[in-house]
Amino acid sequence: MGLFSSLIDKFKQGLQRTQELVLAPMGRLLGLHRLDEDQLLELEDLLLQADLGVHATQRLMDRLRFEMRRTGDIDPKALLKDELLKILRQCPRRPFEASGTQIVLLVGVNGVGKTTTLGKLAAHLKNKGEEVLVVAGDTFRAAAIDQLELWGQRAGVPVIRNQMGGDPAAIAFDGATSAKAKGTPWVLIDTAGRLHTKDHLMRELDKIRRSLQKVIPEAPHRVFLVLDATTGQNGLNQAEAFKEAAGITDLILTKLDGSAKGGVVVPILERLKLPIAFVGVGEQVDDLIPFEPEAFVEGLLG
Ligand SMILES: Nc1nc2c(ncn2[C@@H]2O[C@H](COP(=O)(O)OP(=O)(O)O)[C@@H](O)[C@H]2O)c(=O)[nH]1
Ligand SMILES: [Mg+2]
Repeated sequence: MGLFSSLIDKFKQGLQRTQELVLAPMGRLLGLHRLDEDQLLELEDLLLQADLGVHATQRLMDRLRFEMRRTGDIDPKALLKDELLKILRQCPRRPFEASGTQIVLLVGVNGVGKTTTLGKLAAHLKNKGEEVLVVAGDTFRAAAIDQLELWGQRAGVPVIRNQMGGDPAAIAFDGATSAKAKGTPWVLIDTAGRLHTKDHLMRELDKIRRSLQKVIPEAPHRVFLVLDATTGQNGLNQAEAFKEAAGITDLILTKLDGSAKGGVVVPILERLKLPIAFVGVGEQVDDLIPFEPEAFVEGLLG
């Protein structure tokens, strides 16, 4: 099986709940060559249920109506795919490659899947033969440090930690220093999600950033905002606050497998105007997929 088709399969599996609950009923409509007004409204309703968002849904419906006026005979599925791809290609994914030491920060609110995603990323890089250092920057809870330690063992990568309640900026500094000295290409830093106000968040992340920059002036090279797909568009205001405060460079969307609203990828990308680097589709180590718009759209609409 080719790389692309296995990627499509991964997305299909990850989008299974969306498939069953929303996309299957859409199948009949997408097979038609002409839709009447009732059918168009039904389709619009299903697109909104998949959480594609008002803007993208309007754009898709306009395209269908336009093409029906232009030619008598349309292929709704092909048109939807084409229009979705145009939207998703607006923010191209930046390659995730090491050149020198790359410092990567994972941020986001509690429970979205930061630590799990970091573990998956560490394993992914290690499997490619690249050295990784993991930094336990969530020092709020002992359990968070232990959870990260476990992922480190699983991935076969070292984890650098201090005491619970310790200073995240200090441990980040130690991690960057050690990686720079050893020439380790990847430093993945976990952070706490339990930061109540935007100010608090900004101060905490600023402090980490400044201490990293004492070691490597360009650090952090990537700041991943981790978002939980099951919260759908409700999480977007919070995500915008993070974007402002934390200098986010990319998004990671987790728990796509647990959501019947897999279309939420679309309004998230449209609103935050940031590339989606990876998508989480389960709790296992290989349940992290690089976000390729083509494979995603095929997985969604098949
Ligand atoms: N189904 C599913 N669960 C996930 C995914 N990513 C994380 N989780 C689960 O979400 C819960 C919270 O994850 P955790 O990494 O501790 O979140 P954190 O507080 O942001 O560090 C855990 O039970 C994870 O196993 C995913 O892609 N799919
Ligand atoms: Mg965590």
